[in-house]
Amino acid sequence: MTTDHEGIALLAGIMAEHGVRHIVISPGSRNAPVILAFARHPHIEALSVIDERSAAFFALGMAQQLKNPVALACTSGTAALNYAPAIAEAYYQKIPLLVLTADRPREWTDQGDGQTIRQKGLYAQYIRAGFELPQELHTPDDHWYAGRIINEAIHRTMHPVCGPVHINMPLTEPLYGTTADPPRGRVIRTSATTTSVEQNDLVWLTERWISARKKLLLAGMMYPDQRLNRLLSHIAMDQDTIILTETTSNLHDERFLPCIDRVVSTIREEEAERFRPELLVTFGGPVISKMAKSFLRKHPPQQHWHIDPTDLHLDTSQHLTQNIPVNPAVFFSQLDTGTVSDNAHEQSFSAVWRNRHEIASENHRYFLESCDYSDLKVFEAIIHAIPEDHRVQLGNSTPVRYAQLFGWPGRNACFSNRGTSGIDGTVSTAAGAARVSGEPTVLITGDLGFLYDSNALMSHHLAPHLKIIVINNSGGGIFRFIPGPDQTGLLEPFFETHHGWRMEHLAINFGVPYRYACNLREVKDHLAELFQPEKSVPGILEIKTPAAKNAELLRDYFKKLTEKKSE
Ligand SMILES: Cc1ncc(C[n+]2csc(CCOP(=O)(O)OP(=O)(O)O)c2C)c(N)n1
Ligand SMILES: [Mg+2]
Repeated sequence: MTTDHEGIALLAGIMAEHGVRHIVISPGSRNAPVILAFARHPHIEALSVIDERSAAFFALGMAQQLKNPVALACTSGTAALNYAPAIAEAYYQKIPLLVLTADRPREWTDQGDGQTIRQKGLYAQYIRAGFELPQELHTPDDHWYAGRIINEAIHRTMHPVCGPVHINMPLTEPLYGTTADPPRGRVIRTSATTTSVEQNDLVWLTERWISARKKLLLAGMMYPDQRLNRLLSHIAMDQDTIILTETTSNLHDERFLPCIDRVVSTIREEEAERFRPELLVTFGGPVISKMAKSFLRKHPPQQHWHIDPTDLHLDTSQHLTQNIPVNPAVFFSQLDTGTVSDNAHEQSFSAVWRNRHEIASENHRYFLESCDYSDLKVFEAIIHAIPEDHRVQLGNSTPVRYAQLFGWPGRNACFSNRGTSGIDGTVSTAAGAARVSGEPTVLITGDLGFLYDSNALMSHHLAPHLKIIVINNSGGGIFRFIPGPDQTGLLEPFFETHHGWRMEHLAINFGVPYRYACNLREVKDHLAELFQPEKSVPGILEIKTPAAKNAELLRDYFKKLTEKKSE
């Protein structure tokens, strides 16, 4: 039995045909036909999540790991507005979401009826496409039209670029009718295509690549990509080329330079020319390292190529000269990099960066050895405790930045909501990711990020292998470090929003095992416990750190990184 609302029954049938396997539904009455169509669907798993903001981030985390559209459905009114933060994140992180909002009949908009707002075009700025299902399917043309837009909507979640697509669905009463004989929709398939660089352009790019003596490649957020990793490992042998990798680029090779801030923070003005690239090539998603971005804007390359199959011109250096809208692995497999000049001479461009990386890494190790208990010291312990089979979700604010200061001993796949860098969906995203990745998942989040999204725990779908580490530094610790807030006299109340709250009772309330640590010994003991493989329940580890000391130590850390031992 399914709903007797034909448009919704059609939707469920066509989604199943297109391989959509998951839908996250929030409670309501107007969306009852959706609940009836999906709750017992033979091919689509329906999960119920109460808070729509959290439900949307949960679906985002699922789609992020599945690389396949995940649907979400809610009732009418502000419920639909609560999807907006995750939809904006999915838009910029290019994650396929099929957003289904039930709505009141059109004629009731602005008539003072409950839960009735203007939903058509609600997310216009942050969707790949938007559609509205006909209220009723009376004629064959209504069926044809409904079927056609459903197929197109699913297609647009993945083509030409992945992202969120909205279908608004005005529904008339009665809402709870069912039928055993729903209409069947026509399925429109789409052929997979690949884009590559035209021959003439390739020749032109290859000539400039080979003639550039100082090439800097900067890799932003990306899914793990073995083919690209192999291509770049070869290119990294070239002495004229250096490859800087962000933690979320998921690229690994001993020739790549991770920990970008560790190196860039040590470059003095008078020596910047030696580190300035002639050719900058960026690829992947948004770059986290503020230091790298400001260095490249202050010491811009002659040429900047950005490689990304989207229609956005990411001009990170403000000196973009070439947009290359193809998949990075396709580009680097086409590019003939010529003979790799690996004659390691001291003044080669890559040697300049490598030598500095070595000095900074030595200073990093030296500093950490005697570093007091703090966010920095705690992060070191966390990174060394995470088993290699764990996928890592990094909270915004300092967690994703501390991660960049440490080379990851393992090749853990790392993810973070850097599409819009909000702290409003971190826990729900990690919970959704853990639900479908099939691999253990650990989230490292700040305390405000955790508190903001603690509704993620208000769910019956927390995966047993989800581990949540909350670094509680009593507020927004980042505001104690960045220049500005401490000059205002308003740091604690309005920037850091200092608090004395603990996470314990939230964990107890939602039945999630909880641990607390406030010194290094306890941190290491609880981390070892948290990652015991036989642990088959989700777990939270709250780590208390000293707010004021954290920022002092981090400033001191960057000062000591620069100290010249020898060069
Ligand atoms: C939705 C949203 N609101 C506000 C901000 C601004 N903001 C950036 S970092 C931050 C503090 C985060 O605190 P916490 O999660 O404890 O991380 P910490 O800075 O302590 O590492 C805030 C409020 C944001 N990024 N997203
Ligand atoms: Mg904090």
